[in-house]
Amino acid sequence: MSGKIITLTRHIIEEQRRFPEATGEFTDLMNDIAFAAKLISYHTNKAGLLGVLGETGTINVQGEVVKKLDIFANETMVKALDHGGNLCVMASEEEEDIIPIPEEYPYGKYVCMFDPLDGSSNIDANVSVGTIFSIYRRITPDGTPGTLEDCLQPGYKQVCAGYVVYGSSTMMVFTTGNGVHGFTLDPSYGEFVLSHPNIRIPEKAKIYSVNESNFDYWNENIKKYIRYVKATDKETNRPLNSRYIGSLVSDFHRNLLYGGIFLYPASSKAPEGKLRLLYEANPLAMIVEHAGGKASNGHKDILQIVPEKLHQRVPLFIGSKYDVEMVEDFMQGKRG
Ligand code: P6P
Repeated sequence: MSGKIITLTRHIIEEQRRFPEATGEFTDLMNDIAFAAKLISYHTNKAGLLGVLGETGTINVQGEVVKKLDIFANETMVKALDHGGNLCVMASEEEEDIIPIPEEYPYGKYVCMFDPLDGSSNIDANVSVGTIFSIYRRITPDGTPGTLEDCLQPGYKQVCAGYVVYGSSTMMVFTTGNGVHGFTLDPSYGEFVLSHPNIRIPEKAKIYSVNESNFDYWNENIKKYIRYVKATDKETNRPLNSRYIGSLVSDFHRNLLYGGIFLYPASSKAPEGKLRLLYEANPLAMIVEHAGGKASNGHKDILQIVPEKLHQRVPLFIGSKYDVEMVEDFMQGKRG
């Protein structure tokens, strides 16, 4: 790099110069998200010391045991974003309904939906977790409270998608449609600094990531694909390496950088799959597509799916393009 320190704010401002009509609202929104990420990073990294490990004993809308950090992360995102005047409505994987903007604050032109702390079941084991966020323009009239309609937009309508991975370092990766860029948090002065400009996912996977304990519950086509990637064939660099952390952001981030495919198929236990369209599949699909990869439910691009429910689940095959297209061929009976 040319020795310049490109902070997140500088990158966004330089990006915005491509849009003469830009008002700075998006820059403000991204800075609010970055602030929330810094707070979540601090508490996630200090969790063992701050006594926020362990479970609250409550159950979220997904029927999952909620960890104290889950609640903290969700509250942090809501409180960081609800007053800036950039949003008309929010939605969170942790909350059953849409999250209205308090009426004492102005309604902005954006919608933000997020998974505040994905992978949280791993927190007590010190496994990396992450925040995933997705930003749309509102489709209901300006100046009014946002509605469910503003949230149920197909993924191709996203104006920005990103995630923060709280791992050996805290890193934000996002796209506004002009490349995928990674920013690493420098804790010494609390800035996200450009560390991975123009991330491109390798065309072919070296890694496959799937929870194989579900094998008996998959349909025959996906079983054939998994047997295929595990078979030895030097010409096609098989078997692929198996890597599965059980934390989507971490599995996705590694595969984005090294080349890989992440699979969460439908099964007889989970007929719609496990992962959520609005908070996980759509934002990661926008990122992977702008990094040269692909995301599919096995039959259709994730970004083309029109959501019907706030917590809609979707089978997810995401990562290196060659491999996602191959899974689609297996799923559609064209290979096997
Ligand atoms: P399984 C975490 O709960 C999560 O939503 C994702 O982060 C992760 O990829 C997936 O579930 C793991 O699910 O069924 O393999 O434990």
